[in-house]
Amino acid sequence: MVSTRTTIGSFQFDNCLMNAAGVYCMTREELAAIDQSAAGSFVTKTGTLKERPGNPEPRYADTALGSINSMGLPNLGYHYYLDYVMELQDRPKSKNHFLSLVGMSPEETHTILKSVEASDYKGLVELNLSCPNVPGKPQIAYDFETTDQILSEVFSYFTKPLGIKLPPYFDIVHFDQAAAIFNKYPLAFVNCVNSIGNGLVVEDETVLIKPKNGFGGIGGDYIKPTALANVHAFYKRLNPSIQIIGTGGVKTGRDAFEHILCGASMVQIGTALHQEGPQIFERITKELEEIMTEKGYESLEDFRGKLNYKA
Ligand code: HRO
Repeated sequence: MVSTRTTIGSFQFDNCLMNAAGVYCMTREELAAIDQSAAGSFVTKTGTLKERPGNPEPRYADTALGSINSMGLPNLGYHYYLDYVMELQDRPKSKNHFLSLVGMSPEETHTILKSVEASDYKGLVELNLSCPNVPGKPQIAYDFETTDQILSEVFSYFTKPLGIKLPPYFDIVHFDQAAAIFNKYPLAFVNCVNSIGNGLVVEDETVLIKPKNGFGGIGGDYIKPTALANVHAFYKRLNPSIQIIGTGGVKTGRDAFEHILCGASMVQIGTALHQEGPQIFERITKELEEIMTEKGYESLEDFRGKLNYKA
């Protein structure tokens, strides 16, 4: 019998597949649909201190090869999501969940995380250091000094399991520098990758989305090689206690298999979930199990990180 079970820190999941933050996670109804699907977990929409309407529409578009979005961090406020995951955690046989969070400034981030620290929430937190779509706010994790400073302060008071959502990096030196910073902290995981920021998709003579004159985060097929590179680069560089969540370009069991082969312990689905809906988890789980059966792998441990190089 093959199994796609996995763990992040001390948390167990019956399936390694789940949604990526931003897709199917804005409301309790959407989150409940993921919770009741074949997914092993869900992550909430990134919650900020106060509710935000986000950028003007149209702000998300599917394309032949994936998606472009400039949602602008619309969300119902972190308390909405915190209340929901706390409600679920008290139910018998509840799955484990991820609460995605970030402030609009480091001060706000600390206010939110101190509130979560003081709460009865016992699950995982994903701190989003990579939103590309808020005008005037750069992707935090491209600024190594600020990232180091935020993490240093966070871990002075935050004791619950916490990981970070990263933007894609594109240079070996950046993998080295970022990993050296992350290795200083007791992170539970890093999630590679958020959308590739500030792409531009043109149809006929016009951009596809309204905010920022059409510039937006790119997801889907375009980003799989970049996502796999980031997963593997951090798998090779980070302390073994820091696990990797792989996100980017997953729409088949083969894509999920490649993320795990590159080092992922859990695999998130964004663009393809938006296109196909929560029944995608059943399909991709089955496809992943078929690949494992064919290759004689019974568990993810049998092949995780075991990517072969050319001699
Ligand atoms: O809401 C968004 O515009 C958004 C966020 Cl927060 C993010 O982290 N990644 C993304 O592609 N869009």
